[in-house]
Amino acid sequence: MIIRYSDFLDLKYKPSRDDLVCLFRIDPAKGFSMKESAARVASESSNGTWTGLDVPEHIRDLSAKCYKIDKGLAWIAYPLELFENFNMPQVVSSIMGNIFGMKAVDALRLEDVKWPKKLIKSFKGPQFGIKGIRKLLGVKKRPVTATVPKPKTGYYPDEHAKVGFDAWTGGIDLLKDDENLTGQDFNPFKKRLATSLKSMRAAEEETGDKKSYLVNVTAETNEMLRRTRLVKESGNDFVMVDLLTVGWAGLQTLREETGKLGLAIHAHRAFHSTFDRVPDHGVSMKVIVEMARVIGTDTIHIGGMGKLVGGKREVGDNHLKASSKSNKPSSGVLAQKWFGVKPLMGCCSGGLHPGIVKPLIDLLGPDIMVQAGGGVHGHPRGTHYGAMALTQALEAIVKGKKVSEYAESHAELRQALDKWGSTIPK
Ligand code: CAP
Ligand code: MG
Repeated sequence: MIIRYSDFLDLKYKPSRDDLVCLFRIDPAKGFSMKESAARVASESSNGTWTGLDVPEHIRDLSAKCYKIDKGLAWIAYPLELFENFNMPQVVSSIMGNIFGMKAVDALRLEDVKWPKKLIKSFKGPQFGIKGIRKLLGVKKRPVTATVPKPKTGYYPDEHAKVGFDAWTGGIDLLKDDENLTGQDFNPFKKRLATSLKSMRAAEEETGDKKSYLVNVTAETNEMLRRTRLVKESGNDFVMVDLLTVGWAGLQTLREETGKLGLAIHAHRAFHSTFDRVPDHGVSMKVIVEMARVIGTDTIHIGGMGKLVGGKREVGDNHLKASSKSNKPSSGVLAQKWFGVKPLMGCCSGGLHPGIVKPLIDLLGPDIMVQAGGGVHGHPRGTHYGAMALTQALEAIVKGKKVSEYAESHAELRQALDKWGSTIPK
């Protein structure tokens, strides 16, 4: 039986519960109809090729089907058997593989994925999730807070640890490494971990509060695991990883290790804009959020409506995919059930300061992490007071008070607002 591109289009097909469904935005190339381009995308991402082939029936049964087209969008269903359990790189090679380079499309965007239960359940999912992180830190209702020393790189370990001490004692819960700080000579991993944790314990002693350190273990896989074990031996409860630069296999391996060690994972998304920034091509961030949830990080950066691109709609969709038990379909969003997989805590970050955090809590609620680097350390009186100012702004918001009014009785917040107002940095 000959299989051709046109066999990958079946507008009468009804996806089964076990199918993985992709929602693609397609801009067909000149000379191609939407149907022709969509059929080619379904073919190339499942089991077709450019020419007709005589194939046995059982191979045909594995073909993806484009079953719906509406304006520029195409819904494509993939039989579950196409995917190997517990192998995210294989999923990526299929639904995010060759298709983005096909000449039959001028642009192609993977907007969303509906993940079937059996595939989801073959992965671990988050170990802690929102509730677990709140419990670990003893933070009940307000957003969790984090800060990243700025400048990004250059501090020696003792300087880094001092910034941490000042931030922790100013009220911040989490010290976070920057995405490009790993184990450079000026700030080696082992030394930074030891000095920062010493500071952390001193800060815990001084404040009586639980603190933690999102220490960046991003490295070659074996080295990443060595560093992760060192984090555990040193008594910390979190690691941070740049999930996209270590890759999906690296992330899965890390999740296995943190599962054994009982460590939480903070996922930084450095690299995402290379493929999600251009609206009509690439892969949307909400798909990455879902993949992180399936594999099992505990937090993930979802955008902060600050210095980096990504408005209300995008941040809201990312948060939905990170944290909801299930979601209904909406424009550009497929329905998803999570079958008990724990929700991820979205981390809002990028140019944040006390004057601009309110819209985030209005949009997403308090179950988020608010992370500010420059917006803490750039305070007129430095890190410690900057940490107090951010803590005060969030206190005001959670209490339902106006940040500017709260500032009348909170000098540190007043000083931050005097410096930055409600300017969104660029
Ligand atoms: C923020 C940050 C974060 C970005 C990541 C930075 O610092 O440390 O890495 O927020 O972006 O390097 O820019 P500032 P996103 O608070 O000083 O801006 O959260 O969008 O993934
Ligand atoms: Mg950073």
